[in-house]
Amino acid sequence: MSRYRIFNTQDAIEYAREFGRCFSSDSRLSAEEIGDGNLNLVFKIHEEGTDRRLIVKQALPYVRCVGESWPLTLDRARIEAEVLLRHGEFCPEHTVAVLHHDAELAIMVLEDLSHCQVWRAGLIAGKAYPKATAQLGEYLAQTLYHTSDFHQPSQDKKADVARFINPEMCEITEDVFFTDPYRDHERNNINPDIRADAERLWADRPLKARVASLKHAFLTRAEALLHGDVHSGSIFVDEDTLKVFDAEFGYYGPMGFDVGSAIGNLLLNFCGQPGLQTPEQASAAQDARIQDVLILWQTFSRRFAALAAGNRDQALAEPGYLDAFLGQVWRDSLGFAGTELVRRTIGIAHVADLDGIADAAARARCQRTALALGRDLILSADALHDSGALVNLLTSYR
Ligand code: SR1
Ligand code: MG
Ligand code: MG
Ligand code: MG
Repeated sequence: MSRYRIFNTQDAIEYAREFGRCFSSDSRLSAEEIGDGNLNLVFKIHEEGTDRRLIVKQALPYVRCVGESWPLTLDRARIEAEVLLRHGEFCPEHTVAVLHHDAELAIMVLEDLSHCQVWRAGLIAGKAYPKATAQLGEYLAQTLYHTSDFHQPSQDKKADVARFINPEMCEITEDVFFTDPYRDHERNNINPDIRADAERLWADRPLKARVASLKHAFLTRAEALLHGDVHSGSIFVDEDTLKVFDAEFGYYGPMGFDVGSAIGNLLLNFCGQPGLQTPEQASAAQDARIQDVLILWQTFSRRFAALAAGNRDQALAEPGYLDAFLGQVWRDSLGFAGTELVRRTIGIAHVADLDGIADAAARARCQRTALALGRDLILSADALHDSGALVNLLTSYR
């Protein structure tokens, strides 16, 4: 019989005391459930009178934001812990530390990062984190390179693909990213003010054919061990720190999915700016987001290329191939970024960069921008040959 049971705050305290190994035996611990995501329970455990804190995260057997009518595998907790541990081998400075995990209880003990802020909240509040996008580019280069065929021996890589197969979580992405937003589906969440815009997307055959090809890449291209959900709500930052967490959607997929999800979330913030801040502040923030996207891509691509060039034994060391491959990742990333914009605007899982806009007319305008930019990125990804072409496109949406 499984030991799985849903934890309450007292269970989380006892678990953290046993497995966190940082609290003294006679300490007074308090716990607060702080999970605000779509899927899990998250407890913050604090030793009173000290700054010692830990996180206890437990997967629920259903989608939290929907309820028990949408059951969900608990194996995602094992996969999440193993992805974070693997990414932590290659990029410990930008991956949250897993201190303990238990697959049967679907639980993890994680380092606490409450001295940091969730990046999305910071971006919405107009805060600047000058190092963050280069740090995220470094995380993506290290994790994607080291788990790819540019680095791993072919048999090891294949064993890893099998170990990280994550069919139920991938199916959620297949549905909520690539399918539901392009048809009238009950899971969608559509602001009635932009329903006509959504209906135009549902009738847009060239767009839907491009989205099918991105979905096909997501279904079939096992290029590297992805995080699988790199959005600004899955990242903690402060002036010097960037740490990625929440990797339960991890699997071997196309690298552009992770890079594009990150770009897409920077662009969701770009689209929301006119509704979030004064015109002057919004204009400066939109410039900053364009620069963020460029720095993210430059750091990722240069670091990835340097890592691959430094490995003479790799199986793909044919002159010219690395550049061709990175060109493919660029095009994929722009397409996936476009799908992230669309699904976060009319699909099931929205973002505060748009939905947090208080004024209804401004919110609808910003949502329309996100849909139009998303569509443009999906359709023109192959024609945007370099970052200059992307800047021109983004500037036309300011
Ligand atoms: C059912 S909710 C789906 C979304 O929530 C997660 O945060 C992921 O982004 C996923 O796509
Ligand atoms: Mg399905
Ligand atoms: Mg998440
Ligand atoms: Mg999550």
